[in-house]
Amino acid sequence: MYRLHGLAQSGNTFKVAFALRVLQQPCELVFVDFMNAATRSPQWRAELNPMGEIPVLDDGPRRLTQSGAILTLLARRHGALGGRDDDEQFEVLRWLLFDNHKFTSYFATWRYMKSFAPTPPDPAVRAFLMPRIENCFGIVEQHLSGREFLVGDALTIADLSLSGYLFFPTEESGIDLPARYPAIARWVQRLREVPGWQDPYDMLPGERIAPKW
Ligand SMILES: N[C@@H](CCC(=O)N[C@@H](CS)C(=O)NCC(=O)O)C(=O)O
Repeated sequence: MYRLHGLAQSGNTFKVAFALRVLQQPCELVFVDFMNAATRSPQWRAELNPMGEIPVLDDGPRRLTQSGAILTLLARRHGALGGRDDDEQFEVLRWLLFDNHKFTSYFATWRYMKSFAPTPPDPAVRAFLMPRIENCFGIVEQHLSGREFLVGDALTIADLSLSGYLFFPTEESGIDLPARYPAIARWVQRLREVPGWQDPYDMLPGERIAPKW
């Protein structure tokens, strides 16, 4: 059985957990005390992930990291969610890279600073991140206008990757999806209806934390 190391606040963990549920693969969830710097300890890095990141997926004796790489492996191994032909697989890869480099990266960084960081976000950091988030969200909003999923006409790991942080409460990021990005909000609702979906705070280990700032 797979074992997934992460916590409820981690949308990157949620991406993998949701994929495993869609693929009907049982998984043991292991809590990582990320908020108390568990991933910064040399011992954790030596044993779990030298990159110092969650999620980590135990695949037998192998420890897999990077949600995009993990999602790709799962899709290939279980023969679903990876795109139905070469063109779709290429598109899936493009969106995974866009997500990891920009879409999730800027948004998750902002949400962490706004909700969970020990000090309030510096206005200069907000001024740097917000236009970049808006640019990424505008690109996805336009792409999703008039289509149901990111690639082709069916659910893929691209949807699971880009949506990973969009199921958390609005107050954690302060970005009101239905008001500002209606096509994204409709897509997120569609994903909530996929069998296997569950709220991250119900699915993953760890206590819910009220947004700090
Ligand atoms: N591209 C990575 C990002 C993983 C990531 O940034 N995880 C966060 C928690 S959700 C983390 O461990 N951050 C620690 C750090 O960046 O030092 C992935 O998708 O797995």
